[in-house]
Amino acid sequence: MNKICVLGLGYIGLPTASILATHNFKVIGVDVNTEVVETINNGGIHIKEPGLNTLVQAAIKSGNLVVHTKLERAYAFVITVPTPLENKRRRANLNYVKSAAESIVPYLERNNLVILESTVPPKTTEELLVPILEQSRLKAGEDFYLAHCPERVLPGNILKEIIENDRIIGGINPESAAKAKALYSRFVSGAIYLTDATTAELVKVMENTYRDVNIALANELSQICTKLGINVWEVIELANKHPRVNVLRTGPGVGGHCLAVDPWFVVEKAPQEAKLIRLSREINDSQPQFVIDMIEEMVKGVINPKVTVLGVTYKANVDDTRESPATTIISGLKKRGYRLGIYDPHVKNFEYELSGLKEAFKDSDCAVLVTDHNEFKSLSPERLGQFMRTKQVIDTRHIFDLKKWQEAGFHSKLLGKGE
Ligand code: SAJ
Repeated sequence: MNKICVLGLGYIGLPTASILATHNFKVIGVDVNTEVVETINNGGIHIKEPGLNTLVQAAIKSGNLVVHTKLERAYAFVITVPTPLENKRRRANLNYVKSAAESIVPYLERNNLVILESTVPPKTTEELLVPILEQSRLKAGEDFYLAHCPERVLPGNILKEIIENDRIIGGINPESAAKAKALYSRFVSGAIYLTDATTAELVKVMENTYRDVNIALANELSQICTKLGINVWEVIELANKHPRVNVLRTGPGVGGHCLAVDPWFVVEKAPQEAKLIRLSREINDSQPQFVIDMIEEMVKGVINPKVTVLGVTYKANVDDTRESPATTIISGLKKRGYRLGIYDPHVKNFEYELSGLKEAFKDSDCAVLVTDHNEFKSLSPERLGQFMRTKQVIDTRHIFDLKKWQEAGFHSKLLGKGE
């Protein structure tokens, strides 16, 4: 009952394995990537998340967490593998889930519990996992238990939220849900709600879809305000004074592996019905082009322009660049032949060349703040302006005090503020 295999040691699997280990479970953390396994076994981690390194090392030192490339027999198997989007078809690529499930089959025994945490399109547990796991000749829901327990943690705050957030557990039958609840109750302090697997799958993707649709409203509003010559930030602030209104923040686009991906899992299953969800994705995906248009307007007439891009992660204070709007903005600027200086203090490896702060500003004609990292709030326009060819700045997140930049001689623009 106490031994658990966690399959996939990424942003969710590694914290989950470590927290289980520090709650007295014997945990086998499994990853197919030998580099990941070696890094962890050598005392490091391959992802950045506050407090995670300390927790992983404590778990390993306690002897409760061992990390391998191979599974072992266990009471429970927790699948926390990626479910990327096939960009062309806008459908979930379930290959990792499929091969994780297949790898469990030889180890599956009577009374075992299998849990899928990865975010998936509704019906995946029933239609993909059940047939694969039943290749073991054991019957799902009778001989072994199967549930979907979607993760809901916010990157940057994972260790707290993994314990404190409420959980939704969807079993393929009530017994499966009850078995999964017994396991999660050992470390979750939030409430645990039980339902069926397909409902839990849709609940998870709808949470992120809800946020994506609401951000789309803010982003559409920024385009409307630009057209009307007013300031979207003031409109949002004043609208939010209403007790039942909470417009979210507009920005350069919606990135990350969740909001930019999960709504497509709903569209995939109900393409005729999911009209608003598809349109919202398209609006959010149009924001990087909106930013590029602002940049083009700013450097119009400049010969061989150079643009400084500040921040490449999908949101503030993380090192994750997946689906980041910065990537779309950079590739668009490159296509137009612009010279670029790209700076992000949180990122070491990125598909485009990164430089130091001074180097990024050197000879530049326009600095564009794309990610609102804390470090950027205290940048000195006086100092940075000295390195530039043309003193121009665009703030797509509303974190700069643009008055200060103007006083230092900058021509400035705020995303969503029409003139
Ligand atoms: N963003 C805006 N405006 C806002 C809020 C966010 O443009 O007002 C942008 C961010 O800059 C970023 C993107 O949206 O590019 C997503 O960031 P986020 O902080 O909203 O969410 P994630 O992707 O880091 O985490 C989400 C969370 N889901 C919800 O809040 C409903 C988290 O709880 C989930 O566990 C996570 O997805 C996940 O793994 O599914």
